[in-house]
Amino acid sequence: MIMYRRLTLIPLGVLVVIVYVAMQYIGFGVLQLRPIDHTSLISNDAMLKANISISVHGPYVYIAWYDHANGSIVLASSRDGGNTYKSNTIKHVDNAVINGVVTKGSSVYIVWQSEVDGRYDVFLSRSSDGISFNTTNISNNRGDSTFPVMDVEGNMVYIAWIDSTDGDTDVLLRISNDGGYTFSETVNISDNRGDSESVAVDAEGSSVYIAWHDNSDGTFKVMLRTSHDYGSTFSDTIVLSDPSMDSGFVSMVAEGKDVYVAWMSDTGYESNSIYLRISNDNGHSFNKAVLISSDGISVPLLTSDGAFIGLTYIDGRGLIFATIASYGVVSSHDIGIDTDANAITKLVVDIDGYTIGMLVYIDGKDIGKVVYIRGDHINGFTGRSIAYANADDLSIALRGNTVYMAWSSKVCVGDCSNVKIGYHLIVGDEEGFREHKLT
Ligand SMILES: [Ca+2]
Ligand SMILES: [Ca+2]
Ligand SMILES: [Ca+2]
Repeated sequence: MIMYRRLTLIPLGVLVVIVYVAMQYIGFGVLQLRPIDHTSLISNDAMLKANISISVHGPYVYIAWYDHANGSIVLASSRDGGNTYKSNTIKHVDNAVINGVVTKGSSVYIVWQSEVDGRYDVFLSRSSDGISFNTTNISNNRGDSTFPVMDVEGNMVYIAWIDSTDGDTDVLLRISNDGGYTFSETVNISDNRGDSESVAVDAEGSSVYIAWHDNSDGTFKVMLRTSHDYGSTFSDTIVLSDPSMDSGFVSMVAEGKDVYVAWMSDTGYESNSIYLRISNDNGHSFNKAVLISSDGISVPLLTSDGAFIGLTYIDGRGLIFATIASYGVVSSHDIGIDTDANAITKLVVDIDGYTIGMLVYIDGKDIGKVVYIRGDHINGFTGRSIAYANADDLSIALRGNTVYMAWSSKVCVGDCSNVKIGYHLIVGDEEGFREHKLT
């Protein structure tokens, strides 16, 4: 997802300019384009988040969202590769935001945040069968605990989040070594007086990498700490970005001994650059930063499947997919989406083998458009419009020929004093696309 939070010092104003473009459909659509179904009136808060998150492992497909009408976290689950679904209420709770879902076999982990006595906490709901859940308050403190990220590697579960308990914001971490039943004491990873934000976590074997940005010594910098013993001990903090420029919004993947970190730096008035650094020795040392684009509009998004690494971003040219190897950039493709690059305001990517699937949201004057793009770096990419909607959140999972796309829509009523929210799931393959009713 692009830019929920902004570095105040980085002028990313370009992003908020909503440009109306005559909608030219790319590729061919199997689904008829149509306005979204208007669900029942559910909220008077137009600012609320309608997050949705999908995760697929083998025949298990899990989609989690927060039902604002009933005040509950809901999980739709399929055990047959997405043909049939059952919906389960996981928990009744006020104003929750779903931050992520991870599926390992039939087990599912849902990380979310919700208000407790006026302050946010981070929660994990886990289940081994997708039916019965137990929920743990992971942060359980008096500060605002928000924006959790999670990685699951074997029995290890790592949850990091941003926490304001000691006055400034810090990156906190808790670790489970028994599949999420019990958790370690909380570790303060940033542990400084600056604003520590936008955390990313990736675990690979016994190694764990935690990256974030903070301004503890003036400028925003991209920072990294590394563990090689399942999070028992961490290296000192290293700074990956050029300390003379505000930098942040890190994306990171680790594969084998290689660690890939990309971010955005402020290089002048309304000008942002995207940088990539790679380590080939488990994060002990990093190659020189590579300038990927000097005209960055979106934050960069690293995605991997095994050794195949992709870096997706939007710059002045449009939507770009770069293939990355352990030594650097292999090739770069302009996806050729026929719209103003500034109108693309949301982007999610998944990779399966060498196939790349993306879901993008193109903002419009009255209504936006959700577009599915599929392809590879050899044969190129094609896109098809999925729906007209004012999309709030997007999620995608690609498995072989099948793509699972979940997204939420938000429609203002009248002067936006009320909004209608809908959650949508579309499963597609060579036979065609079908929409499943979620709400
Ligand atoms: Ca808290
Ligand atoms: Ca801090
Ligand atoms: Ca602190």
